[in-house]
Amino acid sequence: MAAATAGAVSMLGAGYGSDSAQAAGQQAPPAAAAVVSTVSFNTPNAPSAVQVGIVDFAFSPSTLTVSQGTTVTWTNDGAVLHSVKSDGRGPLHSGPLSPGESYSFRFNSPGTYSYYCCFHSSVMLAKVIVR
Ligand SMILES: [Cu+2]
Repeated sequence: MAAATAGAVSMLGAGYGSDSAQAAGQQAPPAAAAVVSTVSFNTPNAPSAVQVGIVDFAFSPSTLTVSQGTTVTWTNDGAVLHSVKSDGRGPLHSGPLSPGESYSFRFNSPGTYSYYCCFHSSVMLAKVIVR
């Protein structure tokens, strides 16, 4: 990338002709252009916040794949109490969520995070896959 940027700068300088070549070489804009292009290339990163719905007796989606660093928010869209609880010693532990309540967790480490609803553990099973 640095080589391509330098090439573009010398072409720009040549375009101004021999009289102004020295002045063009002293200008700062090539550096600013490099910064802009860096930001542009980094923009398409994965979203940093994702929603999971809790309906009566299911998580939606039941399997969610996100990038490391994503915050996932579960919202109880159902009519009864639900919860978000990791299997084993996993980090998810919402406590009881009344209808309309939410719980958020930021996934900083890659892995598969299986979880369930404490109140309906036989049917409400889901997982988040963090890459
Ligand atoms: Cu439930």
